[in-house]
Amino acid sequence: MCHPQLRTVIFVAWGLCYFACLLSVRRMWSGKYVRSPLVRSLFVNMVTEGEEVVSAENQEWYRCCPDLLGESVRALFIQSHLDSDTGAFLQRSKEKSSWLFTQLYHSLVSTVLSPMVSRTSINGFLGRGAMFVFSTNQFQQLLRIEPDWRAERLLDLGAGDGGVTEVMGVHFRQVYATEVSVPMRWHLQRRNYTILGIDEWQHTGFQYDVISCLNLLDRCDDPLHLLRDIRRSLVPKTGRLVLAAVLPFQPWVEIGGRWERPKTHLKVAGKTWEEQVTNMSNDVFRKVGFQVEAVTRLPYLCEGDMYNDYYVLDDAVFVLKASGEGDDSSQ
Ligand SMILES: C[S@@+](CC[C@H](N)C(=O)[O-])C[C@H]1O[C@@H](n2cnc3c(N)ncnc32)[C@H](O)[C@@H]1O
Ligand SMILES: *[C@@H]1O[C@H](CO)[C@@H](O)[C@H](O)[C@H]1NC(C)=O
Ligand SMILES: CC(=O)N[C@H]1CO[C@H](CO)[C@@H](O)[C@@H]1O
Repeated sequence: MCHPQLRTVIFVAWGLCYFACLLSVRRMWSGKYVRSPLVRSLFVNMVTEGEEVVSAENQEWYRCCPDLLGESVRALFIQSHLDSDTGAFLQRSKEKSSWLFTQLYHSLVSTVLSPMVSRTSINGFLGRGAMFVFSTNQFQQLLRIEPDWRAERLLDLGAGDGGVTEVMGVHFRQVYATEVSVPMRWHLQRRNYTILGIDEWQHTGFQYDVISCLNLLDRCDDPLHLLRDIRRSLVPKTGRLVLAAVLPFQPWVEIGGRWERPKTHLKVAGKTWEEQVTNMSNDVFRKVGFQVEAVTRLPYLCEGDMYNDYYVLDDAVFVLKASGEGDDSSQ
């Protein structure tokens, strides 16, 4: 039994202590101490100096060496660039990461919840960690469509908070989404997307003009099964799959607050981005009946926290069509 005043003092002291710990962690993080290869392999920290968002370093995110790509893929590579929408996202992330009290609150909540709740759900709950894969322009360039192009149905698998869905959604009359995380589903509902269960979208009785599977393949238990389901659910001939994969491909499934290996471990051979893209195209996609139509290299950006302005991962974004359909090949 504590005296109420004493309790307040303890609470304030505890709060100050927490704050001091965070500051020292921040110093350590941005200093030379943390050089854990795990942390580095997961996130490459890009601290931008001053107001300069477009730098030579950022252009590296888009670089591909065509000579290292297999012959079948080389002609399909599309060069992307840092455009104004991407720059705006980076700028906004920088601003948000400097909101000290918001960041403190986020940090406190995630420390408390992280043993039980997945990182994705914590982010969904806090409304933070917005993601950026491509801008509307980049999406149009990839699919080779005009700004006024419209189709009937888009299905975004593992849509997260729907930020990326929105970029694609303008081209479709109906937008469907799947998501396992409950707080993320709230965000999708707020955006008026039709949410389908993860065992429901394959059996709706209709097919989709575009299915997107962005940064999901390395997060699910049976990726090959997922790809086969997608192939069956696309409108024949014209249907397309837009698939983004973080390379090097490292599958880990998020269960509650833990990370586990998936049941079926999809292996992608090759060390460099180019080798992995080639092997994915020739090995993984071909095996499940998909053929690459276009591929580009893009940074997969995530809003930062109190330690970093933003996080960046290396994405390969593919446009795929069912092989044995469409132009030259026959079944
Ligand atoms: C790395 S995030 C990608 C979010 C968004 N597509 C993007 O590219 O920014 C992966 C998302 O997939 C969800 N997810 C994981 N397994 C799933 C599954 N089997 N079906 C649907 N969503 C899943 C996770 O909750 C998470 O929000
Ligand atoms: C969602 O739909 C409701 C009802 O039709 C509408 O009032 C609301 O503005 C919509 N929200 C968005 C974000 O489009
Ligand atoms: C299994 C497979 O296709 N491996 C290939 C991966 O890519 C490298 C270089 O691009 C090839 O040498 C491998 O044969």
